[in-house]
Amino acid sequence: MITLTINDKKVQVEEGSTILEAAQKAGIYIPTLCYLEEINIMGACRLCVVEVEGAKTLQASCVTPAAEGMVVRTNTPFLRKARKAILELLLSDHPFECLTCIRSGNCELQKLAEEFNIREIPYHGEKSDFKPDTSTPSIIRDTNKCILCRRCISACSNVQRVGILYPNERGFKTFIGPPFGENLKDMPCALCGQCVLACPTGALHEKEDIDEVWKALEDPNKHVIVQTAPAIRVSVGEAMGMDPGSIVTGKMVAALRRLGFDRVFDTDFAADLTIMEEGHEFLDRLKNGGKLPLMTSCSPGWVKFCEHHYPDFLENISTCKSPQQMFGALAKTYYANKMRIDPKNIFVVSIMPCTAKKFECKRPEMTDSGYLDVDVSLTVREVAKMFKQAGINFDTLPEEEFDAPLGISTGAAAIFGATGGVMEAALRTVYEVVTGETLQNLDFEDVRGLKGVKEASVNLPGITVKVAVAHGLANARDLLDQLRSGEKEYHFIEIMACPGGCIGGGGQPIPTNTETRKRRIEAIYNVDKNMAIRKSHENPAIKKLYKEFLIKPLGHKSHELLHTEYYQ
Ligand code: HC1
Ligand code: SF4
Repeated sequence: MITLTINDKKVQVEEGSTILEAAQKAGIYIPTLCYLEEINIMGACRLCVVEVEGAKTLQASCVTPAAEGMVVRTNTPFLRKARKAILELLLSDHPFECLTCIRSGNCELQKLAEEFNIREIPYHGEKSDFKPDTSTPSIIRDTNKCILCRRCISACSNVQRVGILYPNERGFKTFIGPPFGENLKDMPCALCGQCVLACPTGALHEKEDIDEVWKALEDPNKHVIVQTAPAIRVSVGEAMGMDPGSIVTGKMVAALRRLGFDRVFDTDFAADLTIMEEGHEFLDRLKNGGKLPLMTSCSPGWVKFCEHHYPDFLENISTCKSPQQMFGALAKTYYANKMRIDPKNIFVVSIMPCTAKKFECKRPEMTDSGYLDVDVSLTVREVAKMFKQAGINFDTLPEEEFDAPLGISTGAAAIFGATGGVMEAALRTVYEVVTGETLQNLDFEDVRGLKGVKEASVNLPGITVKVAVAHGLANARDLLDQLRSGEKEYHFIEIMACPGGCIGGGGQPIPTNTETRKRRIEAIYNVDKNMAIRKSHENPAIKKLYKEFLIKPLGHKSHELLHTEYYQ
């Protein structure tokens, strides 16, 4: 441990800590902007500068190591002036669109401008004039709002190891984006949205589809139904001002009903169905010498990443569509028939923790119902805005139930939202289907938690099944490289594009960080624990669906509606 003095206060920290960490530990606030804990630590913006006794210049506290006996001041007239000047310079090349900006109210630059009492900009000159990149259905890049903090670069290059975003040009002309200013659409981008979560301003954000949903809700000829992803019941509350990890399933259902949806259904229903299809696909490949390891297919960011970067593994990916898409295909066939509604009048909205889901639902092959299976996918941030627009007081809402039958689900489906959850759900079903025995312990602890790559093995009659789980594309890369080199061998692999799985998705509330991820994961396992049924194959609505419509897993109808293929 070392001891330093910050603002006349003695602070003890572990060796290797920075001045910023020491200050944070002592409860002393230092403003930051380019700094993003665990992700971007480079001292680029200089807003966190402090005075260190004996040093000739101001020191960026986020990158300067704390040292024994160091005497630091974080709050002097000179520092306040320096920080204000930095903000004024940043704002001198920033569009004044705060009122109409998607991040208004949740923008770090706006918050700092307010804190530093900036009422006018003393510097006037040339302003950047870039055309926004609206080329993908998921993410918009508005370079004019970029403050060159490089947080998105670190998220994309280090956290995800995809490497789409770079600094281009020099000096005033510098901009962050794909090389040569190409559009995201033409890049091997996963559309995971981790760069969006990292962005402190409105320079990177989801493509908003709220108005399209309002329009459908206002159309008397449309039967508008909504499905909610497993991970959002533990994060929508956060977007509505509650603590991270608040479980708000019942309130979320009530709020969606207040928005005017004709039916409030659950993607979890389709997650149970995915387990039935994917579990049987796994057993089929195992028995009949099919391509192994089988890899999960529900994360569209992971699928897109694989198509671009590891096409040699495409045959390994399960042919199962994601639960979002299985739900859509069934809504416009099975449900439409049951309700005697013309599928052309059914409008399916999904609420997802994800930006890649917007891309997934627009993929041309996702039309097996004869229509766009899912019409619009909204992020958690978007649906929270709809709740606010509708004047919904989330706190005082009663807890309501999902509608049947597409709203009935199990604990196995709930845990899809956390890394390892799809694998655990699959193992619960595969074990019981193969052995015919009741699984004594449903909790597969080895595949839980935030370790980058997790491994487990399960004994089935005649074979020990080896499984692995990776979350975040950097970890996926490590795992795939080990498979390629023959260093590792598995039978079944779960990969999710985002760190932590969907609870850390690019469409989740901002901030999403290690702490919020942990709280959401804990909540999701509590949801599972409290469910009456915790195995997908025991879901009565799924049993009925097979009896009435699909007949059997991997049957003709399933192939027609629930399975797909991938492209290089
Ligand atoms: Fe996910 Fe999935 S778990 S991909 O992370 O398989 O987005 O939550 O909805 O489709 O069910 C996301 C979450 C989600 C799908 C399911
Ligand atoms: Fe990189 Fe993901 Fe952003 Fe694409 S969406 S630029 S892959 S972080």
